[in-house]
Amino acid sequence: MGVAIQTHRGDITKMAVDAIVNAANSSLLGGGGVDGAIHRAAGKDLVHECRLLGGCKTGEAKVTKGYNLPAKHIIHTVGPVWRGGGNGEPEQLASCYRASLHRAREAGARTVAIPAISTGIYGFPLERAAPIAVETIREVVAEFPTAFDRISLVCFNDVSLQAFDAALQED
Ligand code: AR6
Repeated sequence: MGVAIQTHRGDITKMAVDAIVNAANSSLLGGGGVDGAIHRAAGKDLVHECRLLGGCKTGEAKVTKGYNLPAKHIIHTVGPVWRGGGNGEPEQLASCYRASLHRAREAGARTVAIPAISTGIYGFPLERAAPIAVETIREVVAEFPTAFDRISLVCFNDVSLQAFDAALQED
């Protein structure tokens, strides 16, 4: 029993899970990084559904179908742009993980894959982002202990993997 919280090194667009999380921007209409990869792999129908959502605020999350992805749902969240850390960025990042898991739970997703939100183009330092991610995921799991089977933190490179593995080893 219990929820497995684990790291996974790889490409989130390949993951056959109930829901993947996208590190989007407030337009929800696509971009670079993991967002670009998800839109390319899901296909053009994704942007049509995204247009109907009217964008998304930083720290919030909205759900679409997965289209051509192996994942059933995509949870689009908007991480904070790093501006030195004193402008609410840690709280906003925590809010992304929390809101994404709440939307996933509402969609009935029991297996969820999440990338290292904000740590690419948005510049959030990895060693600060990883503990926030892990702590927030643990809080949601404690709040909803039967909602999920597995939550995977998907790392695209070794540096991210090391940071998230280190964070998972903390109590
Ligand atoms: N699978 C898993 N992780 C990935 C993949 C992938 N296919 N591709 C990149 N990453 P970023 P952000 C990792 O820049 O910092 C977009 O233009 C990447 O190595 O994708 O939240 C949006 O539209 C990094 O660790 O997202 C926004 O404008 C992590 O995903 C902006 O970028 C996040 O990097 C969002 O920036």
